Amino acid sequence: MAKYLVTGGAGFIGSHLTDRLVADGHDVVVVDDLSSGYRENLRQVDGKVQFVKGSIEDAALLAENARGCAGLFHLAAVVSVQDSIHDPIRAERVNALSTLHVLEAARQAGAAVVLSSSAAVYGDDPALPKTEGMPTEPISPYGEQKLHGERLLAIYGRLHGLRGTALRYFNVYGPRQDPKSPYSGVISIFIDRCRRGDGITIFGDGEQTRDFVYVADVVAANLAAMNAATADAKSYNIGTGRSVSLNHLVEAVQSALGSSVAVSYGEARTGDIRFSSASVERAQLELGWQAAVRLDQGLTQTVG
Ligand code: UD2
Repeated sequence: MAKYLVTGGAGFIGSHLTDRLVADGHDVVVVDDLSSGYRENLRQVDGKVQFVKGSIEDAALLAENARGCAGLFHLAAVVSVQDSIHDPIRAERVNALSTLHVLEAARQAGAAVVLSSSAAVYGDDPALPKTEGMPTEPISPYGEQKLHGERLLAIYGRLHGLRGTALRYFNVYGPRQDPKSPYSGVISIFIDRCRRGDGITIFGDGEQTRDFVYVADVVAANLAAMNAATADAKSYNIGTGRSVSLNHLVEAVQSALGSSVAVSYGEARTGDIRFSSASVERAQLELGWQAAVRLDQGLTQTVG
């Protein structure tokens, strides 16, 4: 049993990670300013975790709450690429500068760090599948900020011996993913619209592909990454290694819901990547982790 700090622990992925840490018998402190997370996401662990409403921009708050922790899971972020384009200064403060606050807090506490990064670090290089050794060419402030965090983590390993691991998430989905923005994860949008009886729109011809990874698998990756954290602070793709087209996804969502809805096709979204696919070999070999949940199983869990 150990103590862990989860930044962004009231968010979609962070709250599932918090659930799992509590179930495993650990002490958990969540720091979240509820800017995109919800207190409601932690209702099931009320009284079992310490919830601190505050921002990762507050270095002193982080340092104080990191004390006594074996590890910090850093998930708090401006999570939307679009938000990072519309307000790059705020995104830089939260995603870049505050990641430094997290590393400082970990250094002072002697704790390890698992950083939530993103496939956005690869940009729109058409080479597939994405391997961790490929050149990184982010095309948004968000991608650049995530890459910056990975580099700082590695630098802290070299300078201070801080142990860390960075996880490059592909398209994560599952319960509690918030469908409210037009740029929310496509699975959360499709399920929400189907439930309301609204039709769904596929942007483009639907033959674009994504690697959709279920949130429980991402939680397992975080735990494996914490165990494997070293001063080398390597980065790992977190996906299933299997990509599906949007056309296939629509069928799978309808089948999970047991109902069909009107599907229309619109203009392809500007800035979209056409194909995305993760090489997951490095995570298998070095973290001993691989995704275990098939898309149909994950969708069934998500629709509840
Ligand atoms: C994901 C991330 C993004 C960034 C990027 C890096 C999410 C939510 N977004 O963008 O933050 O990290 O990867 O590569 O994880 N679509 C529709 N209809 C809709 C909504 C979406 O057809 O109503 C399409 C969309 O045009 C795209 C696909 O679904 O082709 C996936 O969209 P997304 O926003 O869920 O994820 P992605 O991979 O574009």
